[in-house]
Amino acid sequence: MDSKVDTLLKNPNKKMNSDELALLSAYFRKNMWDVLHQRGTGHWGGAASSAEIVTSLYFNRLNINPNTPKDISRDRFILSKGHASINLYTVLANRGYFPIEDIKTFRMFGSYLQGHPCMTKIPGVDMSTGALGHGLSIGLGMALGASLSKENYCTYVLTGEGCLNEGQSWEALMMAAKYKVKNLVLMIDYNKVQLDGTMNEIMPLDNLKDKLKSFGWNVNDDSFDGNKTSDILNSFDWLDKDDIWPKAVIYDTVKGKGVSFSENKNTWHGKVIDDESYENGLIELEKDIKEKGDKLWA
Ligand SMILES: Cc1ncc(C[n+]2csc(CCOP(=O)(O)OP(=O)(O)O)c2C)c(N)n1
Repeated sequence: MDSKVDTLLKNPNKKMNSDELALLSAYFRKNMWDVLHQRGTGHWGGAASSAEIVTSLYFNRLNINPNTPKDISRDRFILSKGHASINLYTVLANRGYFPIEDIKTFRMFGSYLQGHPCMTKIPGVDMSTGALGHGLSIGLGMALGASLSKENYCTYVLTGEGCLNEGQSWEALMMAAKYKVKNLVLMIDYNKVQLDGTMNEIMPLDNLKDKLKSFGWNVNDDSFDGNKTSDILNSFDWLDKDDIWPKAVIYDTVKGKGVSFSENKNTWHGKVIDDESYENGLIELEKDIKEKGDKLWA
């Protein structure tokens, strides 16, 4: 392991700053690339686009303790775009929920780390996902449960555009607004590329911010780059600014971020990483880790 990353991960409970989160995200992204190549399966594009968001949640924001993953008062996180499981597994393992070596078994027959996250088998996974569009409804239920049981935990739901193509998401959006549900945050990994084509080819979500606002949600007016940890921390400050609920954050991201030839390409949504692509991508990912490390320890 890179010694700088090693130093950071010796104290995973520390609330990491922007440069530390940037280095960790770069390191995790490279680990995802390694595993998906070794296993010859998995979803690179959407995992790479959300690397900074998930890392920043687990290493800066969520009120969680990997030693007590079922604690009733913990914050909840739902990866509604469950196909990006390798991102969640990499972050959870490095946060201390389960052994890092287990990630090598990703999608092997019998492994608990299957292609889509399973809440009954994986410590730290709050909800099983994979069928697009369920996450927000479930998060809404969790958030309502918090107020009924007088708990203060916050529920975060991460979707892509695919989840928002499902009618169920819009039912949950209506209901959450109707009851002004507190402590419910919808985070949108808005990379505008899907599986078979671009978002505009599959199902345009034009004026997404206005759509969400018209449904009664408190939505960020400033734009946030979801691949920039300083912007993600700014978005967390925005979440803390007022008490108007429910809240949605739209993050502009790049599908396949970090490997230039995979960026913004739907063909890299779930493509097997061949050996030549792997070697070429590795050069870029390792360069990024070095640059982020140098910046942190400059
Ligand atoms: C209900 C349902 N329909 C179809 C799929 C197959 N599927 C998996 S990912 C995906 C595209 C998702 O696009 P997006 O949300 O933009 O993914 P991201 O770029 O964030 O990874 C599709 C159609 C599914 N998992 N669930």
